[in-house]
Parts: sequence; C-alpha cells; structure tokens
Amino acid sequence: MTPEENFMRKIEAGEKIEPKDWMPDDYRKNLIRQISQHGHSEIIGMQPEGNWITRAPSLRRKGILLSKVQDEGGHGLYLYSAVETLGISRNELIEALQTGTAKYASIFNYPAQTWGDMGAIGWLVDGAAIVNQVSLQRTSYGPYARAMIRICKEESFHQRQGYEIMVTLSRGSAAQKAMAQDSLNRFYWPALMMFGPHDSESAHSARSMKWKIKRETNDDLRQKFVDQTVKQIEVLGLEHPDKDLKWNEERGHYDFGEIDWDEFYNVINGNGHANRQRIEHHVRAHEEGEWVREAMHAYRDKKRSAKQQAA
Ligand code: BYC
Repeated sequence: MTPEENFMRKIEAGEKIEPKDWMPDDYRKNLIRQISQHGHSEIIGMQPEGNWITRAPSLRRKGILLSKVQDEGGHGLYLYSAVETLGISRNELIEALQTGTAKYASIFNYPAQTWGDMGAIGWLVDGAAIVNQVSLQRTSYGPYARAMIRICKEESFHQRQGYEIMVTLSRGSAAQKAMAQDSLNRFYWPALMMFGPHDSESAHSARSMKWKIKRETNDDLRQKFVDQTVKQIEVLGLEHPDKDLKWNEERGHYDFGEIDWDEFYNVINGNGHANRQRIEHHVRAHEEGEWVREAMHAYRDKKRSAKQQAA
C-alpha cells in the first residue's frame, strides 16, 4: 500500500491523522489555512467584546465578560499550537494575519456599539461557532479535533451568557427591549455569513469534505443555525430580522432570505467597517508584547545552557 493509499484508508475508516503521519501536501496546506484562520478569528474576536469590559453594567457582568474574552484568547492558543504541529511557526502565522494573507471570521469586522451587542455576540456569534465546531470535533486531523472538543465546552457557556443578557434586556424596559432588537437586527445576517459562501461557491469544500477536514457543508451548517434560532427569537419576544423566513413542511426546515453576498465579499476582502482598526490594534498589542517574548527566550536560553553545563 502506498503512503497515499494508506492515508485515504485511514480517512475512510474514520481514523485520525496525527502530526508525524504521512499526509498529502495539499491536505497539510489546507489544514494550515483553515486552522490558522480559525485561531486568528478567536484572537481578533477578543477585540469587540474586550472593548466592553470596562463598560459592563455590573461587577457580575464584568467578571463574566472578562473570563469569556480570556477563554477566546485560550482558544486561539490551542489552535495555534494545533497548527504548529503541521510545521509552520507562530511568527509565520502572525505575519500572515498582520499582512492580510490569512483571513479571520468576517463577523469581527462589525462594530460592537451597545451592551446589547454583548448579548447578540455571545448568543449568535458563539452560537453559530458552536454549530460549526461541534461538527469539527470529528475532523480528521487529531490535534484539531481534540482542540475542538475543549473549545466547544467553553463555547456553550459563552452562548448561554449571551442569551442570558438578551433575556434580561428583552424583559426589561422598552428602551432595553429596543436595544436587544437592534443588536439582533445588526448581528443576525453577519452571523449567517460566518458559515461561508454557498456550497456552489465554496472553493475549498469539495476537497475538505473528501479529506474529512470539514464534516458538514457550509449550507447544511447554516440551515441548522437558522432552524435552531427561530425558537430562541420567539422566546425572547423579539421580531425575526428575516421577513422571508418560512417553515417548509416538505424539507422539514425553514426557508430563509438571501444573504447580501456583496457585503460578505466586501468584508472578507478587507473593506468592512473595522478591518483596519482590528489589524492595527493587533500589530500594536503584538509590538507591546515584544519584551515578554524576549524575556521568555532569554529564560529558555539560560535554562538550556545550564542544562548543557551540568551534562
Ligand atoms: N469570514 O471555500 P470556503 C469564535 C473565506 S471564532 C472570513 O467555503 P472553507 C469567537 C475562506 O477562508 C470561531 N472568511 O472556505 C471568537 C476562503 O478564503 P481563503 C470562528 C471566510 O475554509 C471570539 C474563502 O472565503 N470559526 O467563535 O472551506 C469571540 C472561500 O470559502 C468566511 C471558524 O473559524 C468568513 N465567515 O470554509 C466570539 C471555523 N467564510 O482561505 C466568538 C473554522 C469563508 O481561500 N473554519 N471565508 O483565503 C471553517 O469552518 C471554514 O474555514 C469556513 C469556510 C466554514 C469558515
């Protein structure tokens, strides 16, 4: 059996591919692309919510938001570690993000304008992320699958804390309910865009499905999210932002309105509301952290030479 045949045998049998196993170059490249972009999304995704930590309406809300944002940083680090097992360095990953070669989830280029947006982000953005990531727990690359299992546990807490904010606001004063509705209206469509283009337009899906990197398609995952969100909106007593939403008895799913794909491509090509701001902030934070990296390297070198001298 050739290495390639053995690789495909493992994929078909549902066995995990591990870092030292033989894998086709394109499988490796595709994984580096997807996992690194996933990691970048977690890291850049800290910014819209991070901006609200100082403005949280109570100590309880502040504590919860603070730990949620820290969790997102942790997710980024698990994912960067997973992608480093494929033979790419952290520096290369960061450079790709900062120079725009690597993308991150479009949703984080939308501004978080009100406290209601903290609710909508937790509920809808983390909610959409979970739908995708539950499916990725079964991805074929071992380190990615294992990172997803841990991340999903934390994401479900994030989703619930967001929904709880929405419940509180929608049962509050008229102004609070209006704030919740406004956040839902602004974040609903961008959340649907998180699942990527239609399957017919998705450049990577066919190969990623064949190699079981992706286990469900963009459109199937988006449909799951649309279906599960209808009831949640009803419970909040808010109006659904999609006027074309309709139950389809035959399909057993909701039909829904068309996404504004021009807006999607505009955002992923760098022209969204906050693209420049997000990257500038990342560059600044990275530069400010240089002394920490230098100190870590100096400590590592010192330990290494002490070990060599002892040997
Ligand atoms: N935004 O061929 P396609 C979180 C790009 S963070 C930007 O369908 P693929 C959280 C795509 O990369 C969790 N770009 O691609 C954190 C490709 O461009 P390249 C985020 C997008 O990979 C903090 C091109 O369009 N989750 O939860 O087969 C606070 C063609 O697309 C987007 C993940 O990252 C987009 N929405 O499928 C709160 C999940 N969609 O690479 C919450 C992991 C597409 O050729 N990723 N593009 O330049 C995936 O599952 C898949 O990569 C996608 C896209 C479904 C996103």
